[in-house]
Amino acid sequence: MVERLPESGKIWYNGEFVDWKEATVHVLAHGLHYGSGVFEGIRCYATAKGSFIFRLREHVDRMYRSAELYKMEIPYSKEELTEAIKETVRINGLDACYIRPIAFYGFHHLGVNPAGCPVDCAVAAWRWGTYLGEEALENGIRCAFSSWRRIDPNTLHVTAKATGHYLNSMLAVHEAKEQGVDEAILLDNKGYVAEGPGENIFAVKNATLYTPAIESSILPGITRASVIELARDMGYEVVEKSIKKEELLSADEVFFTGTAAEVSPIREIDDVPIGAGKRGEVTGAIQRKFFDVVNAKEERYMKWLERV
Ligand code: PPE
Repeated sequence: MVERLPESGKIWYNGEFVDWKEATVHVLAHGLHYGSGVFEGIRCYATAKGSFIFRLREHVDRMYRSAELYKMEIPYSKEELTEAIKETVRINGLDACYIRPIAFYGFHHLGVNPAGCPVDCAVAAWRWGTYLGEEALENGIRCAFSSWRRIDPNTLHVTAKATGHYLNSMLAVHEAKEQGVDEAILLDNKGYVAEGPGENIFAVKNATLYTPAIESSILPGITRASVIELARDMGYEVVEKSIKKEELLSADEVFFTGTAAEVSPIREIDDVPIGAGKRGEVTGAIQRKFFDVVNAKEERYMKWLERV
């Protein structure tokens, strides 16, 4: 079962802090009817050096870029939203947490044209452990290719992190759960590997990393970009390219990346064991490096951590 959120603490809502239960939306809000919202998922880590938010600037930049693509004007500056995010963590006394900023068209009138609708903006934060379970980080998860294709650039701005897009992810998750596996893998419209419903994907073959390029309808993940940089700095070659289903199945190792999922090994796809059917060596090395970085143990990457 998925746990219910705590319903305690404060949520930043349109410029002020309100009680968790007061942060509500009108049933005729545009965003509810048409999925017109943009959001982010950000993690804050409790480290020996204090609490740090991982790549906050990149997340805020992507949120404004998502809004821009959908011609939505967020009524706060990036600096104001950044401060609101940090203040939300502070005011709730959280050291490690998941942070969810969102901007969406609110209530004004009903109709697809959002002109006149306010852009409502909120930031919530709560304690959130591992996305796919503690065991998943250690032993890996079981996946299946989805029959649903990832949304296509001819239809939506796939590089935006927009609320309406997640109907596509939800269908893939439903299917995966019905099949009794942990998570889905979606192909793009051309049949190449795209990503998970909420994660980017990497394959390892002969110690080289491969990950779908932006052309495969992926969300340009911030964890993905971080892992590419870390892997290259560790001396691995990383190739961004179109990846076929077969290449993924015959890889030595496969893993997911994402803010929520962090670095999660995939041990099986469509009942086929990947490599040795457990977390591979390269995945393990990348995972350790990633956790060292977010836990402020690597001076070189302190540039990615923002003190709360
Ligand atoms: N693809 C999708 C579709 C996606 O939603 C995410 C993040 C990623 C890739 C990885 O991006 P990044 O977090 O920048 O590395 N998914 C967020 C939402 C998960 C959810 O269940 O909600 C997240 O990880 O916070």
